[in-house]
Amino acid sequence: MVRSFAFAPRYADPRSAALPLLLGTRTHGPQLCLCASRPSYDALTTATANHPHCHPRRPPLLSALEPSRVAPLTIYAVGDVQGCYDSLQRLVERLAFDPTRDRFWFTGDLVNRGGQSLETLRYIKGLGEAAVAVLGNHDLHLVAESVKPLERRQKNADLRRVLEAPDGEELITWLRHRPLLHYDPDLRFVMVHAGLSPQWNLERARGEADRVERELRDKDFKNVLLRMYGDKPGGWSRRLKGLDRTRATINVFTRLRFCDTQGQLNFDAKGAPGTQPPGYYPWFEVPGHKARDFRVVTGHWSALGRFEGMGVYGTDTGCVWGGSLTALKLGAQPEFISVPSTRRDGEDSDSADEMGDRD
Ligand SMILES: [Mn+2]
Repeated sequence: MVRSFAFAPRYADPRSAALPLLLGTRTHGPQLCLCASRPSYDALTTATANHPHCHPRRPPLLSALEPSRVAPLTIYAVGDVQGCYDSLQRLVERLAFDPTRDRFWFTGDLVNRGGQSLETLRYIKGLGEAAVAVLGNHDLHLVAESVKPLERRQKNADLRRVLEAPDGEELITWLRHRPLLHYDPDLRFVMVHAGLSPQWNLERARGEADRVERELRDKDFKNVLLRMYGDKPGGWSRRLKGLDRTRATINVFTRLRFCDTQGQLNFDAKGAPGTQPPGYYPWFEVPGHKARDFRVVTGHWSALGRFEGMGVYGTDTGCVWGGSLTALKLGAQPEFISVPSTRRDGEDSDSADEMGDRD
């Protein structure tokens, strides 16, 4: 198999002094895979692995040089923004984030309660391929609000600004098409909003995410959105079918903190590890969980805060509650970078909603 682009880790510094030299030796441009829908960097990196038929082996010297030319880029995974646009801009400045050179991953919950959900969505959508965002429970809540009849919508000022904006429908459609799970095979990093079921290996997690993402993009998506709420079934099981399985999968990806050894969620415990009732564990520490030979970056759990352990990195540092906004610089040795929130705790407290306190 031809893996010419997998030569160097993706976190290699593209701004190396050797770059001009390498560019000087290049004889032709990158061969974009005809199978790929978008000629993006991601298409390039996966194309040679997935489509050897349209990527004939090239001379060894040239193949060896190419990774340095296309290697990105610094990737920062950013915790729950929740409509804190000013804090996000503070982080952008602190990182000197440059969308031509860097990439943002967002762990979900882009919106709700921060007061600037509209600006946040416009900015992140506008980043195009420089940003990847997975769906959080608040994002799904906004999408679900958009399909309800007007009289049944909540009086949440922050979300209402999005729903009533001239580009609101476009932003919400974009949000609905975000994935539940993002996986980078070179970094071996998975990003999800909340967590993974202890019964899932990587293949299963990706399969379950894929199935629900397709349902959310299907013509019947409104039915899924209107029926996705609920704490039953309490956990994922391979025996579940239809909407029960969809609901359980969404709950794992977007609401999980603690569960038992059977993968049954505790929806009430929202504190730090150690505060949960007997028989429950932080999802990543459940005894007997499926082996994980990859790392995971998550948000959702502000009481966990900046966390590193068991190959899991927590990045929700409660920006919307007046804490901080945190980025994790991905690489062999990930590094946390935080900026203080521009908000004071308790601001916009009228925007509490059915997602529950600090959910
Ligand atoms: Mn959340």
